[in-house]
Amino acid sequence: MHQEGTAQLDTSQPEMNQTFDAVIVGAGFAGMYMLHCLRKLGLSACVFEAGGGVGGTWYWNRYPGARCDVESMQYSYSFSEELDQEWSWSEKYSPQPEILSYANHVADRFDLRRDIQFDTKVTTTTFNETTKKWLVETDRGHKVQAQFCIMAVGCLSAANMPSFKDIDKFKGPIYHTGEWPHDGAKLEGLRVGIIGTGSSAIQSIPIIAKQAESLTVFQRTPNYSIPAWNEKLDPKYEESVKSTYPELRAKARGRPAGFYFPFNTDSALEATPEERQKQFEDRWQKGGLPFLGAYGDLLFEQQANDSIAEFVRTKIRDIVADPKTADLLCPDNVLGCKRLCVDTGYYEVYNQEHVDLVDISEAPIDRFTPNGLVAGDQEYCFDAIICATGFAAMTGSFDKISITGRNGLSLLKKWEAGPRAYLGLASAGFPNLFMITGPGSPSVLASMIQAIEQHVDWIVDCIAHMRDTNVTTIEPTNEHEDNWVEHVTDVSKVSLRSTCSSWYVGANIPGRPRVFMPYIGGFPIYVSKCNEVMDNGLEGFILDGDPNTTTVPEPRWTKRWRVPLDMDVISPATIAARRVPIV
Ligand code: N01
Repeated sequence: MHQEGTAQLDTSQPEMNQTFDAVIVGAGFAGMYMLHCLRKLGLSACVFEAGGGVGGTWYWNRYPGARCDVESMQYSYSFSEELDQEWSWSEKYSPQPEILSYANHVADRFDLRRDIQFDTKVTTTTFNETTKKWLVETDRGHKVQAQFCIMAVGCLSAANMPSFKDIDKFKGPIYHTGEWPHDGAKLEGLRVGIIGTGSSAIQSIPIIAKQAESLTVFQRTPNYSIPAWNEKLDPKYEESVKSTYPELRAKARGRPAGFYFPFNTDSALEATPEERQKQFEDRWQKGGLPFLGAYGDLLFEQQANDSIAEFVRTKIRDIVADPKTADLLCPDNVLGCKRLCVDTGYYEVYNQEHVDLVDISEAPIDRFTPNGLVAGDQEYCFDAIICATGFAAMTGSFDKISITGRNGLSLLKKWEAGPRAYLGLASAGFPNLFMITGPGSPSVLASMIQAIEQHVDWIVDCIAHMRDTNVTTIEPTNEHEDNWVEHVTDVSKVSLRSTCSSWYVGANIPGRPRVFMPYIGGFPIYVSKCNEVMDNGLEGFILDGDPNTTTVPEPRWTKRWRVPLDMDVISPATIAARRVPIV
């Protein structure tokens, strides 16, 4: 292992067989922080990034209206108190350009760019059993070797472009929200069609409606959306948060979703209809994801969920003037089953004359034509079409890379029936391949940046520990991996979240296995499990390929996450009573 810090990639000879301690795939928030931490540990690392800049999801998702749905003051790294203090957000929910500026600021402030190869896609990564190193190859001819291969590829990064028949016949431009052109899309005065009504569509539709001459929305399944009530960030609020930032971060870590907001652990079913109405109305007026924290049992008890779902349907009917359109917009599935959307003026947009909603639940899009598309035997004519059709979530970015572990085992093949990873951190048969926010970890059910930081810190401690104890390789046992995968599935069944066709279960893409991919048991419980595994000498991992090496000396914790459970929210009593509000 290199001890002398960074060794930069020699870009003048891209095919040179250089060796690093670690290769990191992706320079989003995960890859950037990983690089920073590995450098501090004295390891050499090289990052490959497909995009032309840092930021990952926030580099690609430049569609109009893109912004975070976790409050800005919490949607940021927490590892540097100086960074926390020096950065200022301008709005309650940051818009994409500002989050991207933040990512760029971090890259500059911590001097990260010199170890990142932009515009470079990793194509294959293969474990060599003799050298115990990964050979990582890119579409630009790099062939580098590394002891560790760290996948920081993002959970929602592989855009899902459905294979619509004759899509290439359409004469106008076709955009995907997740791969929006960097110089923007000119939609002013055009007839625009948009396919999909998930978060990306719901954020962009009100803005595109302002630009387009006409906007037609093709909806397969309606979604619940809660108003953001976004606003300029009050400097006094910012100051008060900054004066106690570490306390806020600590409180956030103790919460099920890794971010802090007021929860009510009472049961919706035990409240009177009047109390429920008041609670829901108060939450609606505050807006955003905390709406789901109105009661503790909303995602466990169908009747409790019915009450909040009906509240939102009533809101939709109040907002949307045309009853037929309002009816189409009213979902009838579990609220929060699919990721709850957060909007600014979404339902209101359907009161505008030039905005139409087309229900394609019964008659799907049949084909594209030179002038538009056909659905339900009707041709709709457009100048531009937008696919807001989401992502091959959680595993899509892994699938794009040919990853081969021990004995020629392909990750794609291994995950054919659904992803298998121990703690969402590593997969049996793939030594020293770590995944940041991989399937089986809280990832998308937690505030992403906190989930990323916790994973990176755990991996860094693990690597430091391996170095201290002269361990060369680490990989999970099949047994522990199987148990964890089973546990992830079992826990998901406790929640109503497992009941609908969402991207959490891969149901948005035909042919994908239906497996609940993220860990739903809550962020602090998951963190405690990761700590326990480390404390027990990396329990469940095989070290140096020897299954009998089950214990290692006392780990040297440098980055251990302390997650005092917020006992008002997650306690044995609230868990037993199924009253843990999850967002
Ligand atoms: O994608 P989605 P998204 N024909 O999968 C429809 C995060 N995010 O990009 O529901 C017709 O949610 C599909 O229909 P259905 C957030 O976690 C966060 O909007 O499968 N329609 C659905 O309506 C979010 O959940 C923010 O029946 C087709 C839509 O396309 C996740 O990213 C903002 C179709 C896809 O919705 C994904 O959101 C944006 C087809 N063949 C995204 N295929 C924040 O606010 C798909 N659809 C932080």
